[in-house]
Amino acid sequence: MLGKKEVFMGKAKFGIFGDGKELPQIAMAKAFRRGDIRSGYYRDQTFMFALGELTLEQFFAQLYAHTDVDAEPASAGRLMNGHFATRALDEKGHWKDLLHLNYAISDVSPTAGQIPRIIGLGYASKLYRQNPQLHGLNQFSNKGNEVVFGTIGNAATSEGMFLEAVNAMGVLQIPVVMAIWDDDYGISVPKEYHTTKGDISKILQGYQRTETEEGLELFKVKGWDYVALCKIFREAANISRKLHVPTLIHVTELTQQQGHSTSGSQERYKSPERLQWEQEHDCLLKFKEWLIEEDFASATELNEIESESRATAKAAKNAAWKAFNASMRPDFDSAMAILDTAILQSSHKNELSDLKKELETTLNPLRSDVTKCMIKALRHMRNERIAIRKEAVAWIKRTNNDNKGRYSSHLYSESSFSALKVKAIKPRYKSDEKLVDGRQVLQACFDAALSRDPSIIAFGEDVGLIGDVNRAFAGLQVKYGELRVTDTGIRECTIIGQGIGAAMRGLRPIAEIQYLDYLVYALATLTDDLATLQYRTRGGQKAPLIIRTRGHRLEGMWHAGSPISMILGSMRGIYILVPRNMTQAAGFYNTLLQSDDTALIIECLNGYRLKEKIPSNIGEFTVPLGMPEVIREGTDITVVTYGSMCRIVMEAARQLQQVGISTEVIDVQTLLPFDISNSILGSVKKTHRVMFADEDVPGGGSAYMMQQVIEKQGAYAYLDAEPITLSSNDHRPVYGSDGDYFTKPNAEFVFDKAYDLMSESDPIAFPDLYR
Ligand SMILES: Cc1ncc(C[n+]2csc(CCOP(=O)(O)OP(=O)(O)O)c2C)c(N)n1
Ligand SMILES: [Mg+2]
Repeated sequence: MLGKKEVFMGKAKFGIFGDGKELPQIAMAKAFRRGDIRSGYYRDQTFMFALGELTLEQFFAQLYAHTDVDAEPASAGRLMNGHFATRALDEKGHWKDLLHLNYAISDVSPTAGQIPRIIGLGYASKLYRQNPQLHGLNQFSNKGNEVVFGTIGNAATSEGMFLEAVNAMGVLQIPVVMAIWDDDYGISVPKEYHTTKGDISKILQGYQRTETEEGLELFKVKGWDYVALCKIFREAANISRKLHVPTLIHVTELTQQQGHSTSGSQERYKSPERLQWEQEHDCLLKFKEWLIEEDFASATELNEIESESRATAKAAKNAAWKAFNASMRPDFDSAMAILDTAILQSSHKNELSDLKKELETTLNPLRSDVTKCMIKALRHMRNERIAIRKEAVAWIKRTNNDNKGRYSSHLYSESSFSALKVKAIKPRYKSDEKLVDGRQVLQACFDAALSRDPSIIAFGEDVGLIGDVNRAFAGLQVKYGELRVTDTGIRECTIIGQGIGAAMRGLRPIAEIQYLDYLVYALATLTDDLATLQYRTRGGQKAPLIIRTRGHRLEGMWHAGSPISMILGSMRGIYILVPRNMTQAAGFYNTLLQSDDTALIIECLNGYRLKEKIPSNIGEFTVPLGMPEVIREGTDITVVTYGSMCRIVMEAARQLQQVGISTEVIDVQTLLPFDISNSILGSVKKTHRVMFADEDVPGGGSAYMMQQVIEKQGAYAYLDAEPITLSSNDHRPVYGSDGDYFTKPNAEFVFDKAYDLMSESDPIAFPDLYR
């Protein structure tokens, strides 16, 4: 109630609360042990309070969006209220001792978004128990005794992610207690619209384990029955902890006393009878009745506790509000002081006084109110040579910088293990090194990695027994065992979740998506969970997951896609690496395995059988991120590209040379980060012509590269011809070699584009070919 009021008074923007679901959360907290993990959603406030991982002040600090990590440790003001998390990393970004944490994974708002990672969180316990090589890692696990507690709303169980995860849990046999808080509704929509037969545990009965078959252990319990709740949560946790059997607890007859959130009123969609029923079945009310009935407390005692609690909550709310305002005070005060002096020094006294008055009379002024005021004040002083103008400029620059830290830090790792800090080590070759299939370079790299570090694991569709569809893991399951290199079901979303969760528990997973086109199935989890994790916790949690996939040209629709703009547009926070061959890819794996960043590596689908040499330092050499490589030097035109297009562009460059055009070909190697030392600009300064080529749709990856070089690096000033992009057709690639040729960029197309550019500046030497 107190929280809701803050929103209605305009002190907070939005509120969502866990009332009506308190009792099962207390029962869950009783079954939870230090070292266990929670992956839940916005209703779990009571559970977090009960664990001691959330104070009342912190609860309100999040409601107000307090940006101080100490005041709001879950997200430092970055997430709406009800998004809980414990800090698993120290200030330097290094792992804390996870075994001594109550480890709540940072929540996301998309319903069921918390589910895929549960697979990996539970899978980690399985590996820590079953692989004796991991038993020394007691910062992360006590031989796999840790249970993962998942929570989800009844309506969100309709999401594919949930159903996919239930199946995966049953297959993997992992220690997960999955609790469903069932209040019969998802916002305004009743259960008839959500769930077959209106009853999720009933329809999941087929997953129930039997004496002879593995599966899940299912429980159903009323959300207001404290004794039953405690018993069932204890029993489920015991089964999961001891036997590593997943359990599911369907908690029914819950209510939502204040309605879904502050954005709407439940009277619009719940009948008076239902509202009446909710009043009577509120779990706290029932709990009180039970306490009195059992003679644990009298009504008077309970009323006293309640009024004391109300006073405690109110005091915490006031303290949090005071601290929130105090955190903004220094910038407000210093801005006021500058305005006072500006009013004295400037000839625009009236305008500045008006601005100051406006800020002074703003109710609960925010940082943005002060910044807006200072920017407008500066505009009034733009023609004046007064000392205070400079101070205003300095104030704006300083606070902009501070706010960048507050609102934009930790998109990637900022620890000493950042991928950008890994030392570059060149590959070395024996003089008589033989050429082998590209896939063997990767195989040697993975072999070295698996033998070096027992926490490295690899999994995905067909990765285990046959060693992936292109055989880069061939023989490695036999050598390192099924726990290290393993097959999974066809379930891209929870393959990524399996990777995220395992990485969040100190393992080093390489999760494979069989083809780049199928990344789409995992996109929600990648963009909502993995990409935002460090950022949304302001460096409080990390998942150094490596995602391996293969793409670009080869076999036709859904097997030759290059949806780079989809990736670039949705995965900031994950590095995107696009090696042109398997040696570069191996170097990237080595770099990433030394770092705590997460990255997607897109190997070239048509490169596994091309010949390469295995470096003699296959396990050590590294390829740095953000460093393009000039793979052919030239003087007339620069072509910027990556991945499988490198070979096409190199062929075009050979053809162009035959007509006297000298092409410089640059492989950007990584799209995120992009050319961190502006090396492409150097090339454009030499050639004065530039083309950006890839296999994405027009306006996709090629346009991104153009923006980086022309706008960000400032290359436009050095151009003698318009910068151009070259891409695939607007549609998906077509099957067959001709389909490939006519829908993706080919060498002749690259030639013509480059030739046209030269023709424009010298039509005599390069006459129009198609006139
Ligand atoms: C993917 C997605 N779709 C829609 C929403 C909007 N939304 C937020 S909560 C909610 C209802 C969830 O109901 P339920 O899972 O039963 O949880 P409850 O709030 O009832 O505890 C919806 C539709 C969302 N956050 N994410
Ligand atoms: Mg619900």
